[in-house]
Amino acid sequence: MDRPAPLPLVVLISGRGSNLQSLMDARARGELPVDIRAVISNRADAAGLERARAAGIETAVLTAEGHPSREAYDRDLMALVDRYQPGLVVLAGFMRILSPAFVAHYRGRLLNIHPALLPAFRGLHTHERALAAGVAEHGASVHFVTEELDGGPVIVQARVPVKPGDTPERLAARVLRQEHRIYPLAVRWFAEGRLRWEDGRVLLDGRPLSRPVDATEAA
Ligand code: NHR
Ligand code: GAR
Repeated sequence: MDRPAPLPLVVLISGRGSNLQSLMDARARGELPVDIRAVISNRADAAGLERARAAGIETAVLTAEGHPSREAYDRDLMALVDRYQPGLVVLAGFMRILSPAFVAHYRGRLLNIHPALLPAFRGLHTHERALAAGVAEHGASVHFVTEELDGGPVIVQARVPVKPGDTPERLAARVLRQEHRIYPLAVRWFAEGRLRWEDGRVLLDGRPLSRPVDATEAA
């Protein structure tokens, strides 16, 4: 049978790139109908760039240096991303806040993975903050990106227990394993045309999501 053309993807990173790796691995297993056109980093030393090169994927670096403002940087980033004509742009550990103009340009085709159970713990240092708050559960969320930082509609989450003696590092590692499950899942839904965000609603298989999909792994 004919398959639809793979969805062109651009992945934005700032660091290690383990979520990028999880997408490349799912692609290599034939589980993700995407064509990763480029991996773009705002940092020249991001380890994820090497992962992309090793997989034969085009890379680009755009540092903030020489840009007078966030808006100026984002204009250049938009021009760079658009060269690859992506149907979906994926933030995978991308550590720069994006301006409203950037977000508007990719509205409905811009995803982020955030290491917390949104709406809890938006922003940075989520694992430290979850431990300090004494929550029993933590986790990861995939969401459509809006102007509001980590405030866009959540698609899918996975929960993990907080365990006695947890450090931010141990908790982060437990959450990261779940990130590597749910990001390929959400990207797959989008690539298969099953997931959309329109008229302010997230639709999965044509039905509005009243709450995020809970993809928590059985204990
Ligand atoms: N941009 C918009 N408009 N909306 C979102 O939801 C975004 C976004 C850009 C990135 C990822 C996010 C996360 O999942 C993300 C979501 C960076 C910061 C941050 O404070 C916060 C959240 C996220 C990414 N960045 C600092 C800044 O001034 C820089 C921090 C640093 O370089 O270490 O850009 O958590
Ligand atoms: C991941 O835990 C991701 O959720 C988080 O950074 C890590 C990146 O790891 N993202 C943010 O905190 C965004 N502000 P990776 O580079 O190995 O994918």
